[in-house]
Amino acid sequence: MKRIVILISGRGSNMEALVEACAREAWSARVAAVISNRADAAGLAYAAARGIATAVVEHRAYADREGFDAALAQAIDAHGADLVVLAGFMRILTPGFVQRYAGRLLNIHPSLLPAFPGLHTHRRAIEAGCKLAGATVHYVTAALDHGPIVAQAVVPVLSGDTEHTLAARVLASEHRLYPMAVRWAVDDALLTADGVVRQRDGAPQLLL
Ligand code: NHR
Ligand code: GAR
Repeated sequence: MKRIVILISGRGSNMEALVEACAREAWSARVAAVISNRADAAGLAYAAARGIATAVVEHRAYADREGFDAALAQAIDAHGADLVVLAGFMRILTPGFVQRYAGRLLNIHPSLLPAFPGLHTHRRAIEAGCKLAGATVHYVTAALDHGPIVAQAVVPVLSGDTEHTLAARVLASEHRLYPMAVRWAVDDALLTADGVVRQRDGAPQLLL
C-alpha cells in the first residue's frame, strides 16, 4: 500500500479528484496527508472531512526557500510518503527538495508543455492565438515545468474564450488526466529513459 502526500495551495479540486479516484478504483495506495503552504486553502477542509491528515507549512514563516523546503520535507516524511503529488501548489521548490524526491514527485501544469511554463498560462495561450490548450502531468525537476512529461490532455480554445472559460475547460480535463497518471505511478507502470516517459503497457498517455 503506497502512501501519497498531496501538496496544495488553494481550492484543491485536483486533490479531490485524486482522493475520489483512489477510493473508487481501489488503488493500492492511500492519500496519507494533504499539506498546504497556506492556512486558508479551501482544500484542507475537504481533506479533513474525508478523514485525511492535514498540515500547514506556511512559506511566510521562513526566511528563505531552503528553510521552507526543509520544513515541508519534514512534514512530508512524517507521513512516510512514497509519492508526492503537487496539485495547484504554488511555491517553486529548491533543487535540494526536488533531488530528495526525485522520480516520485509529480505536478500537473495547466498548459501543453513545453509551451507556457510558469504562470498565467491560459491568458498567454489566448494572447498567442492558440487553437489548442490543455494540461501536462510531469515529473518535477529543478528546471521549472521542464521535467519529463507523463501525460497530456488537450482541449480546444474556442472563439470568445476568456482566461476564465478556458481555465474551466482545462481544469475539467485535469480532473480526468491526473488520476490516470498518478495511478500509473502508484502501479510502478512508468518508465523513464533519456527524459522520455513511457507507460509500461503502451497505454496512450493522452486524453483528447
Ligand atoms: N518546483 C520546481 N523546482 N520545478 C517545478 O517544475 C515546479 C516547482 C514548483 C511548483 C508547479 C508550477 C506550475 O504547475 C511547480 C513546478 C509556482 C510557480 C511560481 O512562480 C511557477 C510554477 C509552478 C508553481 N510561484 C511563485 C514563487 O515565487 C509564487 C506565485 C504565487 O504564490 O502565486 O514560488 O505552474
Ligand atoms: C489547476 O489548474 C492547476 O493545474 C494549476 O492551478 C489549478 C489548481 O486548481 N496549477 C498551477 O497553476 C501551478 N502553478 P485546484 O487547486 O482546484 O486543483
